[in-house]
Amino acid sequence: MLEYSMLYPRTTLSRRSISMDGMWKFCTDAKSAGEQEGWNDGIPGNDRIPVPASFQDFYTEKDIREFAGDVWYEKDMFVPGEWERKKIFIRFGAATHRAVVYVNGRRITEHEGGFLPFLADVTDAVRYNAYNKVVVKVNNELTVTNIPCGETHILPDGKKMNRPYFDFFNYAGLQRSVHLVAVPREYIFDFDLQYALSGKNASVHYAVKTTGEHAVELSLLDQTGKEVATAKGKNGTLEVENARLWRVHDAYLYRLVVRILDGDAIIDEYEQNIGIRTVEVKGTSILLNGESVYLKGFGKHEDSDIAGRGFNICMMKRDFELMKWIGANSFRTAHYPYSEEIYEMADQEGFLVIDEVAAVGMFESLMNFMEASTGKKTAFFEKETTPILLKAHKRAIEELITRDKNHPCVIAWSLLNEPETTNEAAVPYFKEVFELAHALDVQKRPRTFALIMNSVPGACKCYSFSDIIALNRYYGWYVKGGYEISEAEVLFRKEMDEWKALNLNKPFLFTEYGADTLGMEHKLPSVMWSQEYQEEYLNMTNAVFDSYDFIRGEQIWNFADFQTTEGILRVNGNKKGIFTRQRQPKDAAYLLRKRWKELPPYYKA
Ligand code: CKU
Repeated sequence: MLEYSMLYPRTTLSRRSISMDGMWKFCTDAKSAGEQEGWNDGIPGNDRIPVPASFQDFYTEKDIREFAGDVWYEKDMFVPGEWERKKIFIRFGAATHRAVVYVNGRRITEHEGGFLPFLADVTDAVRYNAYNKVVVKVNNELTVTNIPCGETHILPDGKKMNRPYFDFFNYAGLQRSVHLVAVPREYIFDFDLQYALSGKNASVHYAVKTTGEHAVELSLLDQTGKEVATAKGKNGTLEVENARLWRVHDAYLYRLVVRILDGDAIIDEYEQNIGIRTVEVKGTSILLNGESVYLKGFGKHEDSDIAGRGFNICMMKRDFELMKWIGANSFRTAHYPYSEEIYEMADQEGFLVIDEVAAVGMFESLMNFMEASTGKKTAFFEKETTPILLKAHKRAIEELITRDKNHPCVIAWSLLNEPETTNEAAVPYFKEVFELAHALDVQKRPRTFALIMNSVPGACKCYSFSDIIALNRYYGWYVKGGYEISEAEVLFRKEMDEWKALNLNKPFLFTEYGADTLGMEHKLPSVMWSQEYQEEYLNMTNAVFDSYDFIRGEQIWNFADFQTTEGILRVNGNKKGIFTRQRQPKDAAYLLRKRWKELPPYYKA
């Protein structure tokens, strides 16, 4: 069990949560000399930067955009006197990729893993009714002992540089919201929910963890605020008559209230929206509430101009509007867990989410995804450092599942993206991560990982771990693009026939397929990179998808153009977006919209 509670910070009658978002003092530390210089007591200079945001895209100096190493943040926070007998935490939505937290000069905690929340327990470090100095050292260097994987390169002039083994810019910093939180000494730590439907009724089985021994009581309210079920005890069942289910684009949410009681007095109270629904894989079907669903949607990124990977509430709203417009019902959080606000919105809008941990870049080469397509073999999981990586990966899975398990939108866990699977060394590694996810999730949601191009039936040693087989395929782009597209289709169908012959009796899902397309480029007849080619490509892939009954979903790469490291394969970023980075449609958006709106609701069921 994690040493701190992952519950989203909320103010209730027993809890307080104050946003620490806004402008923070900021500086880079190229020499990693901050501690020696005493920066834990206060950082030098007078520069200020917004939180949440990536630090890279504000400045005009390339040395800052490309910076690899330590950066420092500082903010003064006032701690109210009436909180004196409470537990006080600072909750970081994420710090990419690792952080050390100081309060009033004192080292409080550290955390590694850049896309999941952590808490600094500052109860004994703060002064009440006074300002307290919070200083955070954040480091963005990539390694092969942490996820996502990559390396840090030293240039001849001594400057460090990020070398990701993945295809997105290594944005970093305090990219998510920071909260100052006060909870009672005895507080609600965590809870699990599990659903069973019978006829019109539903049972919500629950298990609540608290930090004490007082009685626990639960109450479930409908959207009008009417109480529809109650239960007592740390473990039990809420029986809901005539339950309204959580469905795609018809997402009914109940309000769950959990309390710790001392007689009639409330010691702690926590509230959260929940959705009643079941998820299951049966044969080649993905079942939501027992009904087959065909996934339509995207692999996305958290990525926008200026804010980088920073949580961007305006982009979030626009993205959901575009996904509704185009007829999507799902997305994958490629290639890392997203900001919690995004899952909350998916809960409300009724989108199905494949929740991915940041296990990307598990292929040893710089442009790994290119070389992987050529069939080049590497033994990524055979390194001396693999046990350290596995430990970090498992920790991230635990944090992910603990954070996201109670979102109705989360229907599956993606435990790796495009790892090297053709070597036996991958097998014991996979076994550990897949078993862990199963053990941690009481809902036993399906687990998957995205298979890279060379993970084909004859070569991949790991696909049988997956409950849903998720393929990333680029026939017609990396393989036989342009005028050779007819040959690409032949090869694509040949591979699908091989999968079919295995008779796995599992659903298949395309978690990636796509073609780079420049938003302004038109050409008749088509050439690769033109809008016309993106449509030609989609007509080919869609025909293949429609030919195989066991293909139960298509999530195109990518929702929008996004920033990557510069290089000869990328034109200021990856341009496979169906929308531009500014969230306007390319021509292919209209083609997809027509297809997705016309596919019958129970397609292939
Ligand atoms: C995408 C073999 C394909 C791997 N896939 C990973 C993703 O992160 C990349 O952006 C390829 C691409 O566009 O090349």
